[in-house]
Amino acid sequence: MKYWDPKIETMNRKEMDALQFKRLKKSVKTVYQNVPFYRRKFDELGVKPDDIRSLADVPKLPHTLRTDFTDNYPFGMFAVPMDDIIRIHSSSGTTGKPKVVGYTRGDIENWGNLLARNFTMVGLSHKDIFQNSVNYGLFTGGLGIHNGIETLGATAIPAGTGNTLRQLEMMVDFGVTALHCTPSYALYLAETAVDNNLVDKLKLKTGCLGAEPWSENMRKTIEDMLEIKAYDSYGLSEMFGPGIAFECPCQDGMHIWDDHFLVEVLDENGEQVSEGEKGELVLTSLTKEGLINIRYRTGDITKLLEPECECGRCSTRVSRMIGRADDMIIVRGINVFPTQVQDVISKIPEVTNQFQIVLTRNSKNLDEMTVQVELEKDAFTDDIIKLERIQQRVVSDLMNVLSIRTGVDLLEFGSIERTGGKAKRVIDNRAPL
Ligand code: ADP
Ligand code: K
Ligand code: ZN
Repeated sequence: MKYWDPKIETMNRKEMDALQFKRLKKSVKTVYQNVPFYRRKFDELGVKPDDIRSLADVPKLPHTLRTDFTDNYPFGMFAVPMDDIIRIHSSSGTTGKPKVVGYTRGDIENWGNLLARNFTMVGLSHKDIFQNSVNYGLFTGGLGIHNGIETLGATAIPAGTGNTLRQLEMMVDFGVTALHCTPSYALYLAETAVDNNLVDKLKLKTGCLGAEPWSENMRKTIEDMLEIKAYDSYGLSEMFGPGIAFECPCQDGMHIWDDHFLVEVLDENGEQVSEGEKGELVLTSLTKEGLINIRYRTGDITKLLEPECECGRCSTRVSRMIGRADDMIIVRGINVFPTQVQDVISKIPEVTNQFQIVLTRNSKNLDEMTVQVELEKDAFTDDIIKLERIQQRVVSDLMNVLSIRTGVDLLEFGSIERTGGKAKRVIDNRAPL
């Protein structure tokens, strides 16, 4: 089977525009009625839902920002009563509180179908045995992809993360044919497989890799080492999670399905870029119920590509993600904002507000993050036990907020350079993937 949803995947532009407009109207009406945050934003701009008379009126609508989630924490962005929310996920916010997203039963179904459509696009079917080697928990990549695999009808293996030899053993013993994980973990799995002479024993043919930026070189390396095809999978929790943009067999840009999302790629002045140009990906959800996003600024920089694809599908297409418009960094697939670190250390009296994040890649090609902080002048002591206690507190407070283990270096007061301008908070020594 080539298509999961043939009618939608090959729909002509005129019909698709009409469908998009119908769904946009409904989403706009719903947020105006049900979400005080949106009503306020619309009112500030003097826009009413009825002012949206065609897709050309989209620029009249307000943007949604990542900080809006923090400001309306936890459930203030939801568009339905909690009775209708059947699942919660969360991802890093810009400061201490995470960004919380909620799903109705319809959302979970739509998300599953969206993923099944993408999986079918790269040639997977109910015959595949599909290992999901990402964190199962509040992150969307675990249960989200899992739901997609089950919707497709393939066999889901919820492997989670860690214990790489055991992961490979499962892949061999269960005859795993498809894998979802981050590209950096795929590389580590590949190296471990090669070192242990396991590549010939693997039945793996397809990798769906995402949650962090990667390059064409990285793809070649992973494909050659594992003897598979590897596809870029892009997503963000605000729009369901993984599966929002996905490569097809042409491996030349990602499809974003227009029946679910209204796509804009905007330049610095907020104007839509022309084909081939770079800009920030801005998404409006068209089918979501629990959490509806109007013109959400993803912060991800991409290129707008021509919609005609050799695979025969019609959809908006974008290039792989080229970078970020803000200072967000991605560590082992997990988003980290320097402001989160700032927030944590500002609550610890023994350290100053100065800090630096140092990123490196370890011998397993996995990201390591170290946060350098300074002792306050009056906290200085040569009592090692006291110093260790302070360090432990920084480690565990960071762990609570970032959900990743970081190294912490306690430095003497004044060690971190004070600059006149914007402080350099991140030193990224990782070789590009
Ligand atoms: P997820 O768990 O799916 O990564 P998050 O909401 O935690 O969802 O993170 C979303 C962010 O991760 C995106 O805004 C983007 O910056 C990054 N990201 C996700 N997939 C990719 C990808 N394939 N390429 C580059 N960046 C990606
Ligand atoms: K991510
Ligand atoms: Zn295609």
